[in-house]
Amino acid sequence: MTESERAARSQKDSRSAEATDSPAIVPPRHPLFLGAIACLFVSVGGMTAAAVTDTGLIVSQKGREFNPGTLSIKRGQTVQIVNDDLDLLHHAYIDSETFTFDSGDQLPGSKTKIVFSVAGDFKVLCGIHPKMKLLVHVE
Ligand SMILES: [Cu+2]
Repeated sequence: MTESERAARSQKDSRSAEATDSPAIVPPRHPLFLGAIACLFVSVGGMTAAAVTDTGLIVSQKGREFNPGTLSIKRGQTVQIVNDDLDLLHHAYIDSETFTFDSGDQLPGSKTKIVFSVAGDFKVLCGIHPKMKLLVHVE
């Protein structure tokens, strides 16, 4: 074997070693790593949503009454109206010049979210029980 033959062979060997080793080891790490980051974001998002409900933006409809009956919130906040009134149907709606909302029929056990995207004072009423009233002040 001449010197140049040996050099050519060792070059070829190292190239083939590179070709077989690197694709087998390096790429599978990336999907796993990205998956771990995605899980992290999902769990952080869940914690944020729970914190919002902790601040008391849930309104009950038990006894044909919105409870609490008044709310003061910031623009963009979400109020969740829960029909926890046994087997009664409710139908929350807002009909003002600047903001309207209609829940449709609220089946017992259902939850309805209203995102107050406009500042002002709004009356949430029930289409089935005219005495039900929720006042929402949006800053
Ligand atoms: Cu009602």
